[in-house]
Amino acid sequence: MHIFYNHQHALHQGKVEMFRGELVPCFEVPARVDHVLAELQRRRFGTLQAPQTFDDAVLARIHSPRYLDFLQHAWDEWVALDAANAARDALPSVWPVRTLRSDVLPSNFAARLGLFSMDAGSPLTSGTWAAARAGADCALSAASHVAAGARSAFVLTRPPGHHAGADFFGGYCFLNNAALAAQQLRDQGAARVAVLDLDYHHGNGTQAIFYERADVFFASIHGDPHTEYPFYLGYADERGAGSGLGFNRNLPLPRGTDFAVWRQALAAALQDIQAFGAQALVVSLGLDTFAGDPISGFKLASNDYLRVGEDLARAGLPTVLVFEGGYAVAEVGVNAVNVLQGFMQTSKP
Ligand code: SP5
Ligand code: ZN
Repeated sequence: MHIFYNHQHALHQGKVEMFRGELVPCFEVPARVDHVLAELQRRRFGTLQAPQTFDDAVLARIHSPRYLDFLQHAWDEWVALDAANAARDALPSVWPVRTLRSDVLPSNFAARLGLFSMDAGSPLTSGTWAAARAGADCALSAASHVAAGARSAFVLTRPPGHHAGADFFGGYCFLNNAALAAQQLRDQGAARVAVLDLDYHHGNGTQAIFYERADVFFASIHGDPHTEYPFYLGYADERGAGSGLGFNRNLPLPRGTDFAVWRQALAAALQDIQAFGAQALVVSLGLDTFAGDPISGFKLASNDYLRVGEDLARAGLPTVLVFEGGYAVAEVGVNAVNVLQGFMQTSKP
């Protein structure tokens, strides 16, 4: 399996996120990807592949031009406010909720930071754009590789992507790598593409991006948003809208769900993807379903991830796996590579 590794991931290194009125150390840290890379090397699994570089116009297939422009220049604007800002992350503190306007683009930086975000848990840092941009190249490269006939590819990158919408960041995500991969598969000839989101948190960004489209099916298994982030999307009654009606499937599960129950939801999601007639699959591979995850509530064990990989491979589709969440740092490498190993062992003849 080709591994599209983002060599620049550590340029994004947030210091703190807002939690219960305090700034606490970030959960989404560079060591997460370092552990996956180390485990790949330890097992001699896969082949590291340098990404191609894609034009910004390819990003604009998913993200709005004004959001891309904002993200690209945000750090310089933050430091221009106050030279001392160079030593701190930018976190939003005001948002255009209901009754406030989001059509006007304020010149005030804090106002634009809020306009283009959904939470105060996703610090924007000096290297955020460079890291996210390089990650998008990895996702697009992996999709091109699979579109050209490869059975599978893995995108090893951070920051993650699935909470990022067409024009906002949040949930530690800035550019939606899975959505970019799905669109690239479409643009390179797959008529119907499915995105299967296995992260503990609902992939609100990916869902929203494809919600009114019939050519990209979105399915997600995640913690019930009544109690779990991102709270405001991911309910079972969200089935798509307009021509996308019927092409969205949410499978929320309660905190404490174990692998047996989770695996039944995986079977249901894969059945929908088969019925849809997907020609390619993008998996948002979050490993925060692990029992030891510090911010999540499912009960998967490390060995269960081998079974996850096997189940994914049995769908028989050209597959791009994209690294998303997973915050049990010491175990995330074993868990991620277990999925890949299960996938490879089952997809071989
Ligand atoms: C990609 C991804 O997995 N994003 C998750 C974003 C979750 N953000 C909210 C985190 C809330 C942290 N709660 C801390 C609990 C400490 N006991
Ligand atoms: Zn997550």
